[in-house]
Amino acid sequence: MKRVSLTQYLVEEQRLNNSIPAELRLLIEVVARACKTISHAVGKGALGEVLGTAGSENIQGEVQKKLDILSNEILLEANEWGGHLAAMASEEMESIHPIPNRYPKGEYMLLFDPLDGSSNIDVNVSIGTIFSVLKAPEGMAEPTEQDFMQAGNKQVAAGYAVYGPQTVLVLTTGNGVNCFTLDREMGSWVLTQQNMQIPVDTKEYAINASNARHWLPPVTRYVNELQAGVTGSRGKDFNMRWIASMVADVHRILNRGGVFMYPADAREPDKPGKLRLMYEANPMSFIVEQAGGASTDGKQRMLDIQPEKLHQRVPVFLGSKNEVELVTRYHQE
Ligand code: AHM
Ligand code: MG
Repeated sequence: MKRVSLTQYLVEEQRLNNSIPAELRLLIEVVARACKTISHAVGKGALGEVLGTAGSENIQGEVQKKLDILSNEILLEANEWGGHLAAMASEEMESIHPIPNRYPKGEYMLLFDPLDGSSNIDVNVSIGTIFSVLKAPEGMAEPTEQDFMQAGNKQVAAGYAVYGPQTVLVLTTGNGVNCFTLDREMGSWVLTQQNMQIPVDTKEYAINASNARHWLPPVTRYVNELQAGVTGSRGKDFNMRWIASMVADVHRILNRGGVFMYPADAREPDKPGKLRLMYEANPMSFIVEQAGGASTDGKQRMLDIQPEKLHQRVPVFLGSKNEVELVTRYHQE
């Protein structure tokens, strides 16, 4: 088998479609290299003394794990000096991180969830890194949070890494979705899946059913119909999978279809769901759409939402197109 490296893919993609200028290529390669470092730390587990909590909380009041903080630092350090970025933002940092003055600045802005699926870190279940790339607004002087307030349809690239039985990197630059597998011996990313496509129909769904009593009527209706199986209105049996790592759930859906839901519920009307728009929902929605799937907040296309806050939360319905359209229709009725 002829092996295509991430670098070769990026260079050829630029030649063919003019979609990956040198600075963006550098950005993607630096993020990929950081993910390699994170993968290495994750893989060490207890032997690397990286498990457990760090004794701090992030801006959303969530307990930070040692690996959350370590992964955040790895991504910051890797991306500061290359000259490709103007600023970064992360789930683990309250405000944005402008590139320090000692380094040249570039035209891109990077957002990330350094280690998604924190509840799975200490129990050896797949976790991952999610990232989103925006362009700095024309004429931007000192970056502010406001400069990041761009709808998801403005993303120029998005991707995620899964640290599982294999470490994989899934990437889109707006021209389909490709998957690279980390060759651990060689330390290189090798193209292993091209133009990934999510089947439009599915028999699998993912939702944290322990929250069922708090769901709003459209979600209850939809899930009840799935659970009614072959004798119900849908006329077929559905299977349920919930990993509690969005990266791993989305990766399954990208490979064999499915619908992933993290709805808002009746508990805290001011808190629309759990997942964050800018560095979880938007990059995943870009990838899912590029693979022929759909993604909404129950009411509208995720990528068209105008963000108001860096750490804004949003309900998420994504995956196989026909299912996402159905559950979205139930919200509109
Ligand atoms: P995190 O970024 O703090 O890890 O939280 C996000 C994760 C998602 O990966 C996952 O879909 C969800 O939280 C799981 O939440 P729950 O605790 O309801 O299972
Ligand atoms: Mg997360």
